[in-house]
Amino acid sequence: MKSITKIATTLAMTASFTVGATSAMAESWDMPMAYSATNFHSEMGVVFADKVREYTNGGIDITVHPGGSLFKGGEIKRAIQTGQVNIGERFMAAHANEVPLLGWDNLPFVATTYAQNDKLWAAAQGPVTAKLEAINLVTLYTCPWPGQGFYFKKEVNSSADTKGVKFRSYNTATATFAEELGMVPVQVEAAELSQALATGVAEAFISSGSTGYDRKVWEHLTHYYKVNAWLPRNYVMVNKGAWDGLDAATQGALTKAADETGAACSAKSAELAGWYFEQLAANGMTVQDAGPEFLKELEAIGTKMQATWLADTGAEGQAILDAYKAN
Ligand code: PCA
Repeated sequence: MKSITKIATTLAMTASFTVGATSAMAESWDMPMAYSATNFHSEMGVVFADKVREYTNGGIDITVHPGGSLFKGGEIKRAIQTGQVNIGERFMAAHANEVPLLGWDNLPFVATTYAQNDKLWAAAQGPVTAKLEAINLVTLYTCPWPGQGFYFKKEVNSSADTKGVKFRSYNTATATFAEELGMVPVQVEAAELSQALATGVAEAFISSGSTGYDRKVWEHLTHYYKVNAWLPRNYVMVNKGAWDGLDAATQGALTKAADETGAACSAKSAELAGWYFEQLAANGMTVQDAGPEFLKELEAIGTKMQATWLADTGAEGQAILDAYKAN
């Protein structure tokens, strides 16, 4: 029954979309986002919606639903693909198991600054967005998280300290990282992270200072290691059928809003990166660089993970890395 209702909803949405597009009536679009309303990605989603309203002269009215309230993080990509919603935001590296190229921003120690991450995206954007189009998703803008580091509830100096630790991962790459360190991974969305830590389902994780701050993880954990292993991105995407049904002027208005918001979001991420560390420390956490022994182990795991990604993506992955290094 549930799936029939969903199909009916999808058909109704498609129908209303087609009518709206041809008669230039205002469209109402719901935009699911996975992270908390006060997170900069979600705030920028609201900025984007405002710009779209302005640049389409009210033609497209986007309502942002943050915090996984409309669809949970893990469901958002599919909801857009199948037209249950026309637009949404998702952490795409979570889907690298399905489309390995999407793991371009999860390669440890390849691009560890915003400038390098931009350069890597410039190399990856063409092939990655083409892959997404092939699965019905048109990418509007992407926005990086700050660098990824490790949260623990004890001091960690090497893998000798991480054996058996229950580790919250956000995709297969982070699960692999955990396993290489002798930890036990469990995949949990950020929206459920506080609960996972409170109940002991997880006792460590990898993420930015941003997610640690949003989820007040100092209530459960004590140490943050600023490894800065990679800067993964969230993507705002539109259902391809919905996109193709828009006239050129509307597509142009959305693209302009997306370009401006993507740039502003990236700048905001860079601006907040250090501030998040200050907040973790102000709330009692020990925020520090990883020690030399731990770092050496992480780098060795990173080299292995890069080799796996290259094996999974073949010439396409290699071309991205070559283009990145050539620039
Ligand atoms: N926060 C998100 C993804 C990357 C990040 O910094 C999370 O932990 O789910």
